[in-house]
Amino acid sequence: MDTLALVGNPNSGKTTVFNALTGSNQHVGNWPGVTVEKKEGKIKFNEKTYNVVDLPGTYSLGAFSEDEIVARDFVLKGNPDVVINVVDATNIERNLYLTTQLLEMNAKVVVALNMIDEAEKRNINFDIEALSKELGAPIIPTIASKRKGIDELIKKSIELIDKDIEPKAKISYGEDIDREIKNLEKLLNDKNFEYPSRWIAIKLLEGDKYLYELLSNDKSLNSSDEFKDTIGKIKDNIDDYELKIVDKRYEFVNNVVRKAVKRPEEAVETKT
Ligand code: GDP
Ligand code: K
Ligand code: MG
Repeated sequence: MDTLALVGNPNSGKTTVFNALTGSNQHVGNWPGVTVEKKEGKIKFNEKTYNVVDLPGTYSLGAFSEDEIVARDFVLKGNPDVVINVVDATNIERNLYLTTQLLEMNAKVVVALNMIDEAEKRNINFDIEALSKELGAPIIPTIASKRKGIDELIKKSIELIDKDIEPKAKISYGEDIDREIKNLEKLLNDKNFEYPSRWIAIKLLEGDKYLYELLSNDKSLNSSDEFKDTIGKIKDNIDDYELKIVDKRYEFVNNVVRKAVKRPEEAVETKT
């Protein structure tokens, strides 16, 4: 059965979207090995049934908490056919920070731009086409608490299941880091890790302990001098790399927002 996974910041309206999608057709359990709640449900559409999984709310997809690890492992290893990223339209920068990480995981993302009613009240306006173009993902405006946009969200998500798409948003982290990412990618490409090489490379440069452990258990990788040299160099520069990566993600997000979102202050600015 095809699976749709819901990812989003806490309070973005993820559970409301989940309920609107699945109705009473849902059950609650636990993720294996952790005390994080697992909610699953079903959608029926055009005679077919789809599985929907509500992942824990997170701001990032590092290895910082059980919630983050559950969410990122499901996106990468649970092989959801589509990831529905619920975004709070009133808090767009912080929410899109998570979106950038989903796109880097090569997930097939549909953005539910939720709380559009609240955004309208605050005169925040979105150029949906521009937002979709910049992110390289379809955007469906929703008011989950009123079930608005939910049918379009289901339709678009299911449409995407069979589509062969390449995520378009590829963040450049600056010359130094991009070169390190490429080097690492080359070393990782012929190994059979369950994660995309580029994603592993970025996470290593961010100092992700979980991935260091995973790679240090790989014998052939650790017998490569090139790999040892690369890892050594990364460790010497890790603080600098980590800061730059976070900065560049926000720079990317700010650029998307500048092109696709109009807020009252900006509207005033353009008039003067
Ligand atoms: P979660 O933490 O992401 O699961 O968020 P919830 O689904 O629990 O929603 C948080 C709050 O926002 C609840 O009070 C919802 O009723 C409300 N909410 C969800 N979607 C919308 C929406 O589109 N518009 C408005 N105004 N409120 C919403
Ligand atoms: K909540
Ligand atoms: Mg919730």
